Amino acid sequence: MSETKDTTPDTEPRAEPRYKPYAYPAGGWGAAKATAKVLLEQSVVGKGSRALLAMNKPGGFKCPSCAFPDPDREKTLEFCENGAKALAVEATKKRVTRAFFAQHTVTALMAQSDYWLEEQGRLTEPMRYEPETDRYVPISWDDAYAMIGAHLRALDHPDEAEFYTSGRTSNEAAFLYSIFVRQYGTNNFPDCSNMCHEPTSRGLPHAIGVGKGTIVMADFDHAEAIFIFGQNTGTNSPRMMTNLVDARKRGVPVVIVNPMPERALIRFAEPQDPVQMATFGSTAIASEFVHVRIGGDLAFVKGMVKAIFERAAAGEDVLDRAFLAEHTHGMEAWRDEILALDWEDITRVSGVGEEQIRRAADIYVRSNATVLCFGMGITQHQNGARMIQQLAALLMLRGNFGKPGAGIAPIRGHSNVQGDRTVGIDEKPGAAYLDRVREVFGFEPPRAWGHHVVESVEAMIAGRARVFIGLGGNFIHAIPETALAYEAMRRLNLTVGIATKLNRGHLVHGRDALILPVIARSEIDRQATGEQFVTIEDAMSNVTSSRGVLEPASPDLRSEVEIVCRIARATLPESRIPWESYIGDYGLIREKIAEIYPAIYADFPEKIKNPKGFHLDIPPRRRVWNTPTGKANFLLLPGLHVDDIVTDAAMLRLSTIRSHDQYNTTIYSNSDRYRGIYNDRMVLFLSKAEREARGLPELAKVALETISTDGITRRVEGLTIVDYPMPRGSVAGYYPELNPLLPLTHFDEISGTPAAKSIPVRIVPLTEAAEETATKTEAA
Ligand SMILES: Nc1nc2c(c(=O)[nH]1)N[C@H]1C(S)=C(S)[C@@H](COP(=O)(O)OP(=O)(O)OC[C@H]3O[C@@H](n4cnc5c(=O)[nH]c(N)nc54)[C@H](O)[C@@H]3O)O[C@H]1N2
Ligand SMILES: Nc1nc2c(c(=O)[nH]1)N[C@H]1C(S)=C(S)[C@@H](COP(=O)(O)OP(=O)(O)OC[C@H]3O[C@@H](n4cnc5c(=O)[nH]c(N)nc54)[C@H](O)[C@@H]3O)O[C@H]1N2
Ligand SMILES: [Mo]
Repeated sequence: MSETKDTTPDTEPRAEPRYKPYAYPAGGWGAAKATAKVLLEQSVVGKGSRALLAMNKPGGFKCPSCAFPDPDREKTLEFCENGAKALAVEATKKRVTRAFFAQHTVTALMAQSDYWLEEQGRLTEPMRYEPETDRYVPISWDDAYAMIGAHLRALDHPDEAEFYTSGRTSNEAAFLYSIFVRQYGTNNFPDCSNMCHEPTSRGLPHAIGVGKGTIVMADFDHAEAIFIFGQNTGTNSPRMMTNLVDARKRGVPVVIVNPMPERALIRFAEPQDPVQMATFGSTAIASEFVHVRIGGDLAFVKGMVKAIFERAAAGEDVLDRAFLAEHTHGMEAWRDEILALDWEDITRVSGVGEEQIRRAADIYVRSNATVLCFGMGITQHQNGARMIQQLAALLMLRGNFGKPGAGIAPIRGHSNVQGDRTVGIDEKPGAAYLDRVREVFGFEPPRAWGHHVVESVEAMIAGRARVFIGLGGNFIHAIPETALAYEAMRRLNLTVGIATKLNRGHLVHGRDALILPVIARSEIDRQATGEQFVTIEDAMSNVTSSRGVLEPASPDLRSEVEIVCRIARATLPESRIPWESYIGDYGLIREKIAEIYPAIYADFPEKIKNPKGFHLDIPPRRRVWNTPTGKANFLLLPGLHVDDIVTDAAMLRLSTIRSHDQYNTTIYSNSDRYRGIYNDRMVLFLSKAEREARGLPELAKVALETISTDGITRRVEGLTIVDYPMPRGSVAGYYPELNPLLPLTHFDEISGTPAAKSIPVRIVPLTEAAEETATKTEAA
């Protein structure tokens, strides 16, 4: 390692932590102020504001933040505080140059926080890790591609490489990536959706025949009731707040099911409503706030269902009997299991009183069209996929599929996470699709299923994986089992990060390592036939185009499409696929997408000319069910679950969540204003009662430890307990800081999604933790 002095400045603000409940409605002037602040901090007020005008507008680009669709409403501005943040940090004036890398060893960079790494700005040219100096040094694009090609060709088997995708990647790049990797010879496609809405994609098809949401934006306007389970709308899909405000103004009840009383879901002021802004007005969102225990949703839903069937048995007309008879299968067994449950167990496990459960059921049965939204609070559990089947079943009771104002709405995360899956990022491809790939591209794709995220981490830990390529994202800080994964990553032959910003994944690297910087969503992508646009599919299956408007952050950036094509050529010199021609004209890629997916993407190049895009067919909207029974299925999930695994009287269930000021592993600031947290991310949200039951003082400093039987100690120290209205047995804290607590084996059986919202933990007072560490050190 080099002896040169490291001059890494520690620029992280050292402001004192503060904990103070937020007294205002969410949104409003607080959001307006925060938007202005972030544009200022990134020195992009003029440039950023210009770009904001083009965001989510026909002819402009799609917000890089979330997957919520563009509405039909004609507003001059169509962005939110967090969309503005995502854009500002992308459009930032700050740059990570070769001089930066010359100044800092990787070891020194490892000592910096994720927040600091992100703050350094946009990557500017391809870099290669140089072990002699422990630094990243410049490399030409051609040499970088050649290096990847050489590594991939040298493997004993293509299954020794893992090809990760994060959901910001466009349809065009993801599609080519899926074809390249299959021609190379593997289906190893770990994807960010494996940690996100995979339970939706894998669970829902058994129930309704499609793994996607069934509503479109207009359904919000016709809904007579809206339920939101486990989704923090005001932070993670803020543009949906407009739909909720509108619904509330029409008198539509909104039921929020969440262990945290998220500020925006209680009261919200629309920052783009001039009247509310001028009058400091706001709208109450939750007409019913259901303070469910972490993991108590199943019990709560079963309580609602029990109440509904009890009313039906008493002769009330609460079911859509025609729909049930014509379109569904399996209701009787499902009903009987639920009717046999005890109210006492239901209320104990859910943490919700019988009276409130009956009230929620009443709201549901009075509504002739119900939209049910859900987020990570539902998916990231050990029974995530099967829980979503229960939510679908609840909707089936009143025929809430295939009519205006009704349906199921998984609120997806990354702006193109749904699209990437549609166009081939799938570790378990079906035979029909593979046959089609063979016909269209003329090679024999591998048939054996590949790795999802958890399997890819297992393969790395076991030494079966040797190369990791990340098309976007920050794999190492998104996954479970951080400590073991760090070691495994460092044993790989090669790691490649295709990225806009420096992140931890570039520092926890293989023996060889590359950072390849890309043109971002908001930037102009110039190729041989002129400026290109890409396409994305939002969470409601609308496909729209996205065309950047800003100059790229550096002349040495390349588009994701180009990088994929050049890696493909360097790896497969004999490939007869015309990779080079795709780089020049993305329209040719869309032609191929249309050929591979004729049922949904026929005439893609033509249809995408419509500035508002087009909608991909969702059969349940037509009451067509592509399931083995040809019907919508009621699927059994016996029992109530949350208390199933109590091995420790002191056990709490930990939910790892996002703050208002982060984008997944990207930390914008250490504050979370709606939850009243300032300048600290190492906090635990816990009720006063649970704290006192453990004899801990206010703001106690503690460590958290995972309860497990595999002999691995997983502990995070230096956490401060903040008194917060949390239900019994429930604790929350921030992702990714708490990921070291998440065991690799703790996931949803059906989808493989890590159960990041229900980690069994116990609190260890800091003194005890310190003593144990001391004993261990002595012993060593
Ligand atoms: N600004 C911003 N926007 C984002 C993101 C971001 O990080 N920042 N991330 C994007 C991505 S990839 C995704 S997937 C989405 C994530 O958006 P969300 O789905 O909102 O994800 P989380 O913030 O992890 O937390 C979800 C909510 O679930 C609740 N919850 C926790 N446990 C339970 C439970 O057992 N039951 C119920 N009912 N609720 C529970 C939490 O209190 C929290 O309100 O947002 C996307 N949009
Ligand atoms: N404990 C816990 N773990 C979780 C979760 C949780 O709730 N709790 N949530 C899970 C979820 S829902 C998700 S989706 C994953 C997220 O996992 P990832 O998608 O892997 O993580 P991100 O933080 O979104 O990735 C950020 C990086 O993407 C790169 N990037 C940004 N824009 C672009 C672009 O346009 N192109 C390219 N090529 N790169 C770009 C930047 O370099 C940035 O550093 O994390 C999962 N992990
Ligand atoms: Mo996500």
